[in-house]
Amino acid sequence: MLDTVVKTTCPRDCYDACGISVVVRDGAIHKVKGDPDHHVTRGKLCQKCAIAYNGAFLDEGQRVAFPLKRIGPKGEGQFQAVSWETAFDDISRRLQVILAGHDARSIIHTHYTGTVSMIAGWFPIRFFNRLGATEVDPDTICNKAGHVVLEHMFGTSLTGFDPRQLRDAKSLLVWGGNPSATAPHMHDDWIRSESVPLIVIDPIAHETAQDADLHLQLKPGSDAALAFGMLHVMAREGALDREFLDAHTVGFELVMPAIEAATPEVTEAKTGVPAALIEEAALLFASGPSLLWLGQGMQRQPRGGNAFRAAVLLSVATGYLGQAGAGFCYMNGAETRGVDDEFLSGPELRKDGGASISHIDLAATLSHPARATALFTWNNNVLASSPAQDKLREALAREDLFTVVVDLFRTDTAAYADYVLPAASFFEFDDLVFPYFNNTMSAQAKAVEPVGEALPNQEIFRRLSLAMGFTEPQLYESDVAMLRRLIAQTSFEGSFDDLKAAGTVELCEPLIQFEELNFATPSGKIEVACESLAEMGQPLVPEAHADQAPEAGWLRVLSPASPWLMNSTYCNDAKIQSRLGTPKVFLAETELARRGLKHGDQVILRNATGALRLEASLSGDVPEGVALVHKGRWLGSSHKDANVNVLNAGLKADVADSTAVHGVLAELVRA
Ligand SMILES: Nc1nc2c(c(=O)[nH]1)N[C@H]1C(S)=C(S)[C@@H](COP(=O)(O)OP(=O)(O)OC[C@H]3O[C@@H](n4cnc5c(=O)[nH]c(N)nc54)[C@H](O)[C@@H]3O)O[C@H]1N2
Ligand SMILES: Nc1nc2c(c(=O)[nH]1)N[C@H]1C(S)=C(S)[C@@H](COP(=O)(O)OP(=O)(O)OC[C@H]3O[C@@H](n4cnc5c(=O)[nH]c(N)nc54)[C@H](O)[C@@H]3O)O[C@H]1N2
Ligand code: SF4
Ligand SMILES: [Mo]
Repeated sequence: MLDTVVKTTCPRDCYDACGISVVVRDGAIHKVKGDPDHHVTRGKLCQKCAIAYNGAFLDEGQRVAFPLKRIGPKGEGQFQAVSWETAFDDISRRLQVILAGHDARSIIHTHYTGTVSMIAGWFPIRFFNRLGATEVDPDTICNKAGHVVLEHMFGTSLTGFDPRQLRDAKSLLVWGGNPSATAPHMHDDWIRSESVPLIVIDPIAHETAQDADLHLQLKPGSDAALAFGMLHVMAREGALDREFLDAHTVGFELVMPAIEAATPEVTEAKTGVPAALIEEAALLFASGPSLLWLGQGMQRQPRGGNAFRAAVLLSVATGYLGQAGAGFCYMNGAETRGVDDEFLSGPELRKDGGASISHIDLAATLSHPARATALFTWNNNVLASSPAQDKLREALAREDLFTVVVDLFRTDTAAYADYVLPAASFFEFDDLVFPYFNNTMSAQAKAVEPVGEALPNQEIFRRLSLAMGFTEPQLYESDVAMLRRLIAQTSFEGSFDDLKAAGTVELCEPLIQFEELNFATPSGKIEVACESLAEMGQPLVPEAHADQAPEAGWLRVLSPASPWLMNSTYCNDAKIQSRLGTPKVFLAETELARRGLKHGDQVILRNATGALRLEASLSGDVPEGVALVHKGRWLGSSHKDANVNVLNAGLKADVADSTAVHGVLAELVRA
């Protein structure tokens, strides 16, 4: 028995992008571990991946191993294995019939970050561009509002601070993110290890907040008001850098009246954060260059765009931007490593300028026979993740909606497919990962042959292109060629094989965000007053807004990430399920007492959109007025086949039709 160890990279949608050691024995995966040489992972995977990569991911019984054709009613999950040839013949024939009678845009495709590896994540879009299908705008389910706002203000949302700047920072402010769950290694080994004071702004006292020197436990949706309150303190103490603001921003003077009005007392009343804490946090952040981590959870609120515009002013107003130890980070795209990855999705194959809808409108669109004749879903489990769950389920049950799901597992969404196509897992093909926090590059290396007849996404869509008779060469570009094109744009001088041997490589010295203070905006400056956002119907400058408190008896439902799941991925792993236990709602003691409830009672969260049965769990981390229900449960794990998205009618944020899922309101009653 000779073991070989393959270095590869975790391609989940996670800040950490861990290095993995796969122990291969007799051609099969024997054990999956953290790569001891990896700078982030240091030999230890997160708890969820340590379980699932040695559990559901290796369990052939759980994997979709062959193309599956539906043989029962939609939703019942009865399938028959068929050959790839049969599947491609049938799918292409069905598509040709649709194209003969309908607009190609009635073919809808949804995708997101089931894998963030470059080719499996982006190449399939070439097929849909050629087809002329409607794309469900991927970021609208996650972080679009934040991206759009930062692009308009700074010219990019994809160049953030380099984490290596922490050593020069006077403080780190984590705003509306929960690294303890969503970036566990950065939490343990970066936030905790450097002795930089930590400020957290979050309604929940999660583990990162508990580690903080200052936790500002604001009311959900009051972020913009809090930002203005902190700016007020900075202005009062002379900590605003007027010279910087004059030279590099447009319209800062237009927010000054609102800053002046946002006294600590006014801000305390709007946000629930004690005035003294607002003062302390503002002065700490302004005491020198500081880093601002803009969480994705924060912009998922009704005025998430405005909240983001206000929060990021902290990094602007102090004037340290462009210096070591300063800057904000939403995420770092491949652009920080010099890579333009647009070619991967083949925009030139699109002949009609494109068509897209928001994820938030998915259920409504699919309900319309004329607007939706077919659905392709890949890298995405919409029934678990998208809003309007009941309506979406009804739409997916339409006999005349031809549905193809590409996945590793038989998800809730897959149960409604006419065809489920088996995707290869990241252990089974080569690809590339550009981590979205650290400015590195990593190989995803094939360790074993795919299970059954599974294929990587890219190969599935190459073969479907062939079945469709498409002739454009871009549809057939090889992985080897694309890997080479990506690597060639970076400073790495080796080949993909060299990268595989290394696992992960650093590509640059610690970068300083906006070091040149050049901004790719119409004015070339930071657009505090932003005409282009105003043209989209936004206020010209951000406002000191705070959401109204819910009516008496109503709770704000926050549904952020679970430390045990990756969105809905891993929920089919038996060990993960036992860690999760029954679906729970976490509540403050006062909210239980008010309703005569106690820890462990069965309760129902309900509103006009839906109802969800849960076990009430007392938590000191959750403030009054909030019900915390983690996202990502598979529907079958609850009564009546539902998860928290059954309560979300499809709330949109103020910007870009992006999700406002953390604005959902519900009542709580005994079951
Ligand atoms: N209530 C509530 N809902 C939310 C959120 C919230 O905060 N609250 N958050 C939202 C956010 S941020 C996001 S990003 C979305 C995420 O929602 P989704 O994109 O649906 O994420 P997952 O549920 O992880 O589903 C990804 C699917 O891709 C599959 N997959 C993995 N690798 C591959 C591959 O190589 N090929 C193929 N074809 N499939 C693969 C996985 O098995 C899984 O079924 O959910 C959103 N939904
Ligand atoms: N374990 C795990 N890791 C993940 C994921 C996962 O599902 N599980 N998902 C991945 C994905 S797709 C994404 S997008 C990232 C998300 O990463 P994060 O942005 O860190 O995570 P979220 O859990 O969505 O939300 C973060 C925080 O937003 C807070 N929040 C909600 N409403 C408000 C508000 O009004 N104001 C403020 N200030 N905060 C608010 C929540 O309390 C929560 O603590 O994580 C990625 N990593
Ligand atoms: S999900 Fe994140 S923390 Fe877990 S192994 Fe993957 S990259 Fe690491
Ligand atoms: Mo996300």
